[in-house]
Amino acid sequence: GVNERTFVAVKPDGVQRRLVGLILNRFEQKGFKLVGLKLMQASEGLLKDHYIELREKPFYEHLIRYMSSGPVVAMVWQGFNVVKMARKMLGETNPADSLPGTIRGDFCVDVSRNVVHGSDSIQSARREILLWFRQDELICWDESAEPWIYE
Ligand code: YYY
Ligand code: MG
Repeated sequence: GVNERTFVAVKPDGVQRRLVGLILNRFEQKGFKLVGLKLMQASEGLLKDHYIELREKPFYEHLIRYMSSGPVVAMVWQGFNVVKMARKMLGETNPADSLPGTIRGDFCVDVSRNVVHGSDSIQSARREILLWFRQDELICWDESAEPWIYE
């Protein structure tokens, strides 16, 4: 439903490469509603928790180091089918498999510098939002454009 939310983060490479505005813009233009946004230096503990499902992977330690190498921009987007749509907008995990028109397809080439994160299911979105945001950091606001985005 329209109350569906997902967690998206611009990774340290995306921040360093000045892609934050561009990525925000894609989700805004699509018609999703921004309900949470912050620049933060993520702790190793937070990142290990965030990527807990990948803890056995050979690239796990490397991934945690990359993700803690600089600030990230954490955001929560709300809208119809937003979890699935955000993943489509990101492209595939490996930029080499991502179509032009997707964020990873347009802005990166290396899987371990893939610019952006997006939750992969409604369940992980819920878990990740709880992990990254306090309740009072998420703003419920009425958007004036809503009747022009939804019938
Ligand atoms: O959800 P998504 O980010 O598309 O991919 P995951 O399978 O959850 O992996 C998380 C993260 O790990 C990925 O965005 C880059 C990195 N990674 C990697 O460095 N090397 C791989 N072979 C696979 C993933
Ligand atoms: Mg993932």
